[in-house]
Amino acid sequence: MVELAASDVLTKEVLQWQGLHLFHFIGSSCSQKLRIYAGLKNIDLTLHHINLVKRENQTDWYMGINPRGLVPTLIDDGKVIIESNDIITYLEKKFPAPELIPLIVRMRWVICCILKTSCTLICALLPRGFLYQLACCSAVTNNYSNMKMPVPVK
Ligand SMILES: N[C@@H](CCC(=O)N[C@@H](CS)C(=O)NCC(=O)O)C(=O)O
Repeated sequence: MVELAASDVLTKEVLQWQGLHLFHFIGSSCSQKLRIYAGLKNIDLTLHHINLVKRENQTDWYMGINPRGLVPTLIDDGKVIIESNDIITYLEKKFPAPELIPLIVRMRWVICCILKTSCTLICALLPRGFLYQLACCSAVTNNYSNMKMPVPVK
């Protein structure tokens, strides 16, 4: 869940906002997904249009809310949540009925996030030579005698 720490929100006024606010762009598919979801759930959102064509997402004011400069962004009583799937997961927890995202799917998203993070970490931390050795070792221990060794990437 990408929820910004209050100290990372540089546009401080939004920390005082009450209720649910959605920054969106009319032609953005991630925003459309959220507007459809909120409509189906009957969730009352105050919409704030950020015109991507006019680069309103690149202003200091908006970057102070979403440092990635992307829409959508949700504000819930001063909490800032970015990433459309995280916003949906957050809203599904807050408004469980009618259930639109079954628990099993939400769990799958969480697992995907963990895997994505750990994969990025593994790629960043392990030198490629080590990965090559790992591949060789597993070939030996598994006795894949005719397995072709991968060529190490320099
Ligand atoms: N992973 C993000 C993607 C958000 C995203 O890429 N939003 C696009 C609109 S669909 C955007 O804000 N683009 C502005 C830009 O790239 O300058 C999410 O799901 O919220």
